[in-house]
Amino acid sequence: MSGGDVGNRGYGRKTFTRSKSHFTDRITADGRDGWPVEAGRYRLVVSRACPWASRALVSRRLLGLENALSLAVADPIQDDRSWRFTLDADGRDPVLGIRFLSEAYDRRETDYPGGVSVPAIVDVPSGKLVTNDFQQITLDLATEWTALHRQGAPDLYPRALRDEIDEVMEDVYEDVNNGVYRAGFATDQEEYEAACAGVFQRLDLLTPRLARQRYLVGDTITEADIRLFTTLVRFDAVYHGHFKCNRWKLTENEVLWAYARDLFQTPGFGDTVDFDHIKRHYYQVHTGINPTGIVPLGPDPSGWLTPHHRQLLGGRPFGDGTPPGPVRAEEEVRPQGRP
Ligand SMILES: N[C@@H](CCC(=O)N[C@@H](CS)C(=O)NCC(=O)O)C(=O)O
Repeated sequence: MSGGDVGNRGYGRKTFTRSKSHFTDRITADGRDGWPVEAGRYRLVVSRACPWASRALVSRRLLGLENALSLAVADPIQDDRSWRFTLDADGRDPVLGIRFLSEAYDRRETDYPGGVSVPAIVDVPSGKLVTNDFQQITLDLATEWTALHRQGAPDLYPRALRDEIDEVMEDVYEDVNNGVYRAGFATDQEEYEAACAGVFQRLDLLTPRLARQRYLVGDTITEADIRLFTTLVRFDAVYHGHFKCNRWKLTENEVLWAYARDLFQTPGFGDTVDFDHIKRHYYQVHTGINPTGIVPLGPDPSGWLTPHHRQLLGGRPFGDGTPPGPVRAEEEVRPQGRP
């Protein structure tokens, strides 16, 4: 692997700062930014390693958008030109015809000085990047793409619960989703300790809530659960060791471990997860914190498939809707990435 510290943008500074997404156009039902929702027009580019991109993978599955929004999966290991399509034949994305995601960024804006990040949505006809705004993409899939949702798709961002969902997500983002990164990329002791303590304080606060109720807000799966899940599913595999968030393991918190397993075993969640991509990306790409690039053998992921008994709390995973159907054959996670 070359370009060891790509993907570390912003990580070498004294205080870890996550840059704002630069391309924030929205794909909407009314097309007000010039990008109307349209079946077959756009391609979602992800890395299965990336928690921010994985939100979009889960949403797309739950909402049944696979036929409307096609999927490109990048190699989990970036090189010095960032995300690349080396998992595809000839190292080219078969739909966009490009070798690097940066080519879609360049088509949108020449000499763009920022990093190339996933998730990204690319306009297939023009080959231009539309958005890399990871905070907005899933909200728009839930609320703007409704005409293309499958029958029985859940409402992941119900209007009546938005204030509560937003409040929970803000805390989860600050302390947990991004907190693990602030701990992992801290360059002094104080900064690390504050971030790491914040991660566990927030998880400790969420624990009694999730002991009482099956999901974070209301009695169905919402956007808030998707965002917490994508961090929890990486917790023991990479955040506990590589990012030093090691006050306890997820498997040692009975409530959160059962909550995460429940979601993992819900169609649309676990079937998007590739532990092999996750581990290789974090341990091999962040050479600043793991200079040898050695990927640990553990932990044993088989526990993800054990019974969780969360049905006893009630809750209706999909509300009045239904679970999504099976994964498309070409999108199945390879056996080495599964528990
Ligand atoms: N778009 C955001 C968040 C998405 C994000 O950080 N994705 C990571 C992968 S987990 C990425 O693509 N990093 C490469 C980079 O930022 O250069 C950002 O620019 O920081």
